[in-house]
Amino acid sequence: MTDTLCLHAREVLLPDGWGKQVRIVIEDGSITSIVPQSLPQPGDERHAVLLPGLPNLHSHAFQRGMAGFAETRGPGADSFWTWREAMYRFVGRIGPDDLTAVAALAYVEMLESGFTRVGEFHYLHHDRDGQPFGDPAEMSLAIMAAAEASGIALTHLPVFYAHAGFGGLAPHEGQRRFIHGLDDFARLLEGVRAAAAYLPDSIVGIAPHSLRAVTADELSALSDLAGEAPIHIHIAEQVREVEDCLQWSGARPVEWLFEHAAVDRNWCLVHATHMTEAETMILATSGAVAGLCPITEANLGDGIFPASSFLAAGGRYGIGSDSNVRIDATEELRLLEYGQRLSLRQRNVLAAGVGASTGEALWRGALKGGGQALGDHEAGIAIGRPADLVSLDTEHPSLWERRNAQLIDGLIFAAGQPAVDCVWRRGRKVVSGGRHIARDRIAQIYRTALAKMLI
Ligand code: NGQ
Ligand code: ZN
Repeated sequence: MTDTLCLHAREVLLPDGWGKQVRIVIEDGSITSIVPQSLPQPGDERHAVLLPGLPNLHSHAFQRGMAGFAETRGPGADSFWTWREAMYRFVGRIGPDDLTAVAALAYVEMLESGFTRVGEFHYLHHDRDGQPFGDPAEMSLAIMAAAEASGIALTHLPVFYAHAGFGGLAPHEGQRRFIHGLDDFARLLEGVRAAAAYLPDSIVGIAPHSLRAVTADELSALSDLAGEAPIHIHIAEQVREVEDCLQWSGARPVEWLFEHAAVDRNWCLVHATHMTEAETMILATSGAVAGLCPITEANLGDGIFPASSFLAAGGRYGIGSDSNVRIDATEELRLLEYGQRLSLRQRNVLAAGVGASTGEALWRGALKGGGQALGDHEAGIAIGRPADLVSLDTEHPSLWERRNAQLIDGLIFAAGQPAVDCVWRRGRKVVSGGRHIARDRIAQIYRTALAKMLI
């Protein structure tokens, strides 16, 4: 028997514009009909505004468990690198069930903020002592269990990590849970691909961790393994990383990558913060996506992405919650724009042109680029697509008297997450009145796991 749901909304953000008085039919989780200018029919569930759910293209879910624990000043100048030491200490505490507990809460919060798919850049593979689990995919299965419990769509990105620095340096102790050779990585990937077949709408990609963690030969073997699947890499996030790369190779990270890999639309370059004008142009014209994580980049003191020239050259971007120190889609988008405003001393930098709304450009940009990066190329409200939807609470004062794009501007720049009302994933309403339906249970499990991990 077909499971049918009919929604009716006053305004809907469709791929080619704003639909008015739209009736959407959803059968077994997929959209089968979209008819604008329709009257609601008896039994339709009525909403004021519907937006497509956003992709969150970069997450390390486990880091949600240490949110706020690395904000105390240390003896020297604190930096990305001192934060990383704190993060490595936390890594030592996490077992498979803990990972499911932490990731499930993170995914619940993502859904509550309007993210309906997550790209999990997953490198916590082995047991605490660095030995592989009996099933090498154990920790990936823990992530899949969290995706299933929350309902979020998963693009799983198993990470290849082999070295501690440029030039194939041996990994250090703190990295022992991450490490693979190419053969055991291929086995992991096989296990992950087999398991993902049982998780609806899941996609499996590959992630060479960074140019610090892979050699040129490994990188080319990994591109072969990826085939047409998404391939993600951290790059040029910190100035020191750029300096080390220059010293090692004579080239900057993005420059080096383009010389050594066929970077195309299957690629996502995460951060890409520190680029010259020439690197910005080559990335923008490659068709690859820049994976921007504004909250984490601010938290870690990374720098500001050159968005203005990147967009002018036709570059594609998406957003990611990365360290999950805060999980809030509207805040990521707001901070993306505000970083540009602060550095350029201008306004409406990311808007698509004269008379165009910044908020709508941000939502559409993150939808298109994030979908592409996560291997979900047609993300949006369209026939044949899973019904991954967000409704807004137009009773929120920041949305009163707003129409069309003004609603998204009101959401991103004024109301923020409190104006997110319901979220559907594959036609199932997983968030209602701003709360995930399993929040209490998942939060309780998280609380117990966290207390145990911190002992
Ligand atoms: C990560 N996070 O893999 O979690 C990294 C830190 C590294 C960010 N880059 C570790 N934000 O890059 O070595
Ligand atoms: Zn990352």
